[in-house]
Amino acid sequence: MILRFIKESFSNDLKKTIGTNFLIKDLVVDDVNIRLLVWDIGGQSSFSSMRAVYFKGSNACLGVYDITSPESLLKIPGWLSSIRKSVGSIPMILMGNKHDLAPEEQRVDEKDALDLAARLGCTHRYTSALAGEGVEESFMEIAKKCLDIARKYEDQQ
Ligand SMILES: Nc1nc2c(ncn2[C@@H]2O[C@H](COP(=O)(O)OP(=O)(O)OP(=O)(O)O)[C@@H](O)[C@H]2O)c(=O)[nH]1
Ligand SMILES: [Mg+2]
Repeated sequence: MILRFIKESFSNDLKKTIGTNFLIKDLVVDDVNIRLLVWDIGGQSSFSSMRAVYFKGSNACLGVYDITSPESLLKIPGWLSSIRKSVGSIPMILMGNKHDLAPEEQRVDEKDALDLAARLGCTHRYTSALAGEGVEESFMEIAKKCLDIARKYEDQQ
């Protein structure tokens, strides 16, 4: 997902994220230059103790589940609550990834995903890191939300 966004490419033989990766991407939103500092947090539970450190100071998050895996959707609320424990309430986009796959391989009910998004107060978007679908849009949306929050914060000062 991150590779698609940063380098506009996809690789099938990427290694599982060991711990955390960090990447930077510069964007222009509403004529404002934004530098996104992106932490890619490995999903494996053995890295869970390290995660809180990376959550600290975050302004937004992308919750990516795999539409072939209902378990991956079920894990999202736990992720979000551990993020909120570290940083309070920050905006999230729920992303149903692997949307390039044939409908018969898609095992997550759209209704379940949309219900969860509504319950968590976030938007939902189908994505494909492989095909490039929805990735740029999701990062732009999250960058816009960060910009809105930064503006509100500035107005209060
Ligand atoms: N068909 C398809 N496969 C994908 C897509 N995105 C990722 N994959 C495949 O799904 C597998 C897991 O992708 P990763 O990017 O390693 O997933 P991850 O969530 O970063 O996993 P961890 O680093 O272990 O937390 C890999 O085999 C990818 O090639 C997609 O959009 N479409
Ligand atoms: Mg990874």
